[in-house]
Amino acid sequence: MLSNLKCCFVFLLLFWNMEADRGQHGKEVSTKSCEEGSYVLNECEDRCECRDGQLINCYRVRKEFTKMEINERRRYINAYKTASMSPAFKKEYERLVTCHTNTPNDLLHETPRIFFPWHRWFLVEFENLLRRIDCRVTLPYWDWSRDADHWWNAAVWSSGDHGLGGNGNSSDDDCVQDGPFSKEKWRLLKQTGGGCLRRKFYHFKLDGDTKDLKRTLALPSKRFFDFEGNVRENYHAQLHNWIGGTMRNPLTSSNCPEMVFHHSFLDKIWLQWQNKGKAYKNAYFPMTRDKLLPSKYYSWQWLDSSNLPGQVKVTYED
Ligand SMILES: [Cu+2]
Repeated sequence: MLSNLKCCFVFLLLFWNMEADRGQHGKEVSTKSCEEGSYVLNECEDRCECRDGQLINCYRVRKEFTKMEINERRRYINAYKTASMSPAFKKEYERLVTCHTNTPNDLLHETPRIFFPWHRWFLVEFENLLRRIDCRVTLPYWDWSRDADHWWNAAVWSSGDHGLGGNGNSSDDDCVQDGPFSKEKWRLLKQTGGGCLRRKFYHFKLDGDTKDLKRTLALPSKRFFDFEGNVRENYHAQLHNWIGGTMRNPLTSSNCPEMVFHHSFLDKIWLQWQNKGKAYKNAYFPMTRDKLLPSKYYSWQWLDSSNLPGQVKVTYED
């Protein structure tokens, strides 16, 4: 009898606690809807942890574009096109494209000074814009290392409404002719010269194949400059150059839809290397004092992808 009473009391106490908890800060989910310790997707499809009935530690999950469901790829392309074309969002799209073109190229791409953190900041800003259109959208990445010797045949260049379209036509000013960014369907901003999106594929193999990437990721923390140099001067520059056209010129490349795919993979590579330990995460940048202009941030604020400014957390799915 006594143990029965005790049991009832414990149950009541537990129930009361759950209710109280919900009253204080339970805006997202009820205590019954998530299992303690499990991972749950919230309404924006961020991956969250369930603790005391609350969804916490919500991460934006960036996925490999060609592994995404077709309708997810379509959703991304639609959000990108809305951002770049619709009057409600175009101003912000222009601001982001031009903050890349207005930052001196030698500072941004030709030294290690700000390359990694600047682009991490830029990607989050870009993602924020797309998530105003559809909060389920995260930036996709393209793992070109798996397609290194035939990258020009990769599924990202699909001409369907879930792809980026293919190579430009050399007898038509290198204009892209197919897919959602064809010259009939999409134009560059006047700030980047206007007209069609141009591609002029150079059919050269990329150095960054899976083996080479593995070697780069294996570099020890003391060799930050070798790691960074290989990613920036080799992987980064090569794909920009081999795609050619709008992507080849730093004054126009931020207006390319494929720019995001490329840079989020570079960001993933940096994050993978950082995740090897504290010395990796804090290599080089905490010692620098460059501001990530035109933002208000410093490099050191963009080193921890699980705690970025604006309470943003980012992870990459393999
Ligand atoms: Cu750049």
